[in-house]
Amino acid sequence: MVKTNCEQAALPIDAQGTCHAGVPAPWFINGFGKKVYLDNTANTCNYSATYSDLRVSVCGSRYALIREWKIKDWCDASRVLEKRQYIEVGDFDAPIVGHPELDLDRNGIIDDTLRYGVAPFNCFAAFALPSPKIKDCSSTTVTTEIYSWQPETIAGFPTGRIIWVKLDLPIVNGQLQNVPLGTHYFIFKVRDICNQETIDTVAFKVLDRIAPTMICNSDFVVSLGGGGAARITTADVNKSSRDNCDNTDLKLEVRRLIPAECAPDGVAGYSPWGSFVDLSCCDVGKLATVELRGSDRFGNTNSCITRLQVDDKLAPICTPPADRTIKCTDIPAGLDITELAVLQRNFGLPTVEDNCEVTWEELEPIVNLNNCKIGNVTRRFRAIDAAGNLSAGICEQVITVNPVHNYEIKFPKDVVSYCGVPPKDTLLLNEIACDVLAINVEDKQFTIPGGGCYQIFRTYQIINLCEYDDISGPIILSRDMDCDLAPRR
Ligand SMILES: [Ca+2]
Ligand SMILES: [Ca+2]
Ligand SMILES: [Ca+2]
Ligand SMILES: [Ca+2]
Repeated sequence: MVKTNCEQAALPIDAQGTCHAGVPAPWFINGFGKKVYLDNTANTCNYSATYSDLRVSVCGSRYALIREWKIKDWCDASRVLEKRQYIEVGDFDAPIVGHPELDLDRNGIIDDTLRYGVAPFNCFAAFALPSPKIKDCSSTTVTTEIYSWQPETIAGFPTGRIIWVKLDLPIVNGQLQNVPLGTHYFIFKVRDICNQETIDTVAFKVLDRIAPTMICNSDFVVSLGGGGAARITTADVNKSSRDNCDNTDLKLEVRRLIPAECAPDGVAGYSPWGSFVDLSCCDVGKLATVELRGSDRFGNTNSCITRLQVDDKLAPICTPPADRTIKCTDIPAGLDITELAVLQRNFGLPTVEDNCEVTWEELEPIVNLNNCKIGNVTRRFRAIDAAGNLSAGICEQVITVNPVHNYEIKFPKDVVSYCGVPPKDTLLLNEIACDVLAINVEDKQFTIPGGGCYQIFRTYQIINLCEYDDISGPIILSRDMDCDLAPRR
């Protein structure tokens, strides 16, 4: 029985058109202990041999030869020896199978590990089934199965063990569908026509190479709170960012562009990535650029940018100086207490507070002083923050000026004059405090008939305009103020 494999070099063909040299002929050991082949070419020592073949197909390129040998012994003409030799030629080996030779990443090098990316809008890969590299002298068929190591569950509960699970995936138009993320294995079963099989296992990976889709809230307004700050979180900026694989695994971070005027070192730049960014009074009235970055668990990143209008809507608070009460005599002569500079110098300044920068201003006062400079002056203030917000309500200081009356009047004594007209203006007034004295002088002249003498009764009426109230009676000064029963002379 001789077997020769079709994987070997082609057999030489003999004169009978069948394989020859590779198939050893029958032999015997002669008297000298030498091996003698009984083929036609040998033709030695009075022996000659010939054969005829019966060819029987087995499978594929495999066939059998039943070789009938006839050996003639020339020393004994009647002696012809017939022997049968069985020769099998063909496919005795299972296919030789190598890993698929692919360059999926297109770098010009056959991939060590096959890597497939998932589709943009779901988390499954779809790709053409790869073919293993096959060497066989017969035709072969390939069966491909996909397996994975997966946690074992019983009735939905994990057992803690990892088991080998066949993935039942659809194939549409030669494309394997719905391949999940992870490491899986192609199991190629390559069978030749003689039912000889080789199994090859090739690992492959399904990866997410699709960056998340980032969707920011469109430009929105942020109003700073107390303390002049606002914290903007990723949730504030994120509208509906998502990933093709797992939104719960999407890591969100924000950073902001800090303009030079708001940067501690005066150089514009980005804040570090984090879960929030802070805005300050420096941003009021401007657009703050905030960037939202999303990273899926495979490290694919994408970002979107929004601009925040930063406002300060908190009004400042104004606290006026305390009300004051003064006497009219406290005001030096010539000082105008309706002038702002005078008021601020003498009656204090307001205090103002705000979440951001704030200043104050004093409005023209409401002056309610009479001619005697008595009454009140209402000072009015308001606080203004950097955003232009005005303090609410009244921020007023009332300065009350109380009257003080103090004056001297010296009435002229009686006078006798010889000839001529006595002077009228001997009345002396001294306004020491806050008084305005108005004088009326009325003369009543009494003449003696035929005589050269006459008498004048002179009455002085004096109104202190700072006390006069239209109702009270006058204070009548007696001509005998010193009570000596005689008018003063
Ligand atoms: Ca084979
Ligand atoms: Ca490659
Ligand atoms: Ca992704
Ligand atoms: Ca404010």
